[in-house]
Amino acid sequence: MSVKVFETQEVQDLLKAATNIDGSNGNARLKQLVHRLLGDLFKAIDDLDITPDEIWAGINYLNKLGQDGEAALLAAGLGLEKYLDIRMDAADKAVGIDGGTPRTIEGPLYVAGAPVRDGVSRIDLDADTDAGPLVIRGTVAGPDGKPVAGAVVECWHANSKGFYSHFDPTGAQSDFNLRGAVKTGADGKYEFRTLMPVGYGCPPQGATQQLLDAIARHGNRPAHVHFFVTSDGHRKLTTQFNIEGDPLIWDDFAYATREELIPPVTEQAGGTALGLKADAYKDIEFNLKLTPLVGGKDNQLVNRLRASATA
Ligand code: MBD
Ligand code: FE
Repeated sequence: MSVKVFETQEVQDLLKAATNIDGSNGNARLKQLVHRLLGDLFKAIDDLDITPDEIWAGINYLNKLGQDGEAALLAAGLGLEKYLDIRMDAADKAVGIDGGTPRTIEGPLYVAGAPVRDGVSRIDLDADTDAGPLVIRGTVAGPDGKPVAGAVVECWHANSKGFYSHFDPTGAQSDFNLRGAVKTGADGKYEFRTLMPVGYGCPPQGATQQLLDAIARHGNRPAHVHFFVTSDGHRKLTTQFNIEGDPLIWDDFAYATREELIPPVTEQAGGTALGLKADAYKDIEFNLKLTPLVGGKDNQLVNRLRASATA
């Protein structure tokens, strides 16, 4: 059966009625978006001869996705979040902004509200016998390369099981374990004393993994650390680095890896004096360069629903 009904008056009228596109009330932008996206879906049903069974499987999938709370996880896994980065990179290029630390996706696991410390923060609140000590440090610089004082560097990462506090299915971690915020002084420096993370894997029974299984993709990320950097007079930076040597570095299910975001990991001694759990520790220098405001404002600030807690 390959009927074509999309272009008929009946269907075009249905689309208009269903979205109230010609009505004078309601959110005009939302009407525009729903009309376009619903129309694209209708057209795809025609073009690909999508069956009722397939449509209902898709509807049921969306219900499971919502029940699992995984819509933002699926957005990362399907490259939608990466696509938004590609567009923001292109928009920056168009207005001549370059030279800052490259952005990469935020992901769905940030929690607002970590205590802000001056210069350095110890963020491994819970013991983790399988993780060795790690120091992450660097300098926040402005577009001119000079250190930025008063910037807030936030970081968050997984434990040795690949789980993030607040979202840990085992319930093992306390609030804000492996999450921190540091305010820079005049030297622009920040430092986190923490533990080495391991890569994340999607919940095996969740809707995201279910779809990935069906299209023969994995749902894993290489070990990584997320950052937000905020500073008056600069645009907010959302980025991550990957842990060098992770076998999945170029096979990230969320497509966040970038050449410039794989800093070297060095072996250091002297951890005991820093209060680390062992004298031998790993050290990663990750310098952060901010970009200027555009027309006096942050033109790429992203609003999205984020978890928050009080420390
Ligand atoms: C993560 O830790 C992550 O960073 C992303 C993008 C998706 C799922 C888990
Ligand atoms: Fe992550």
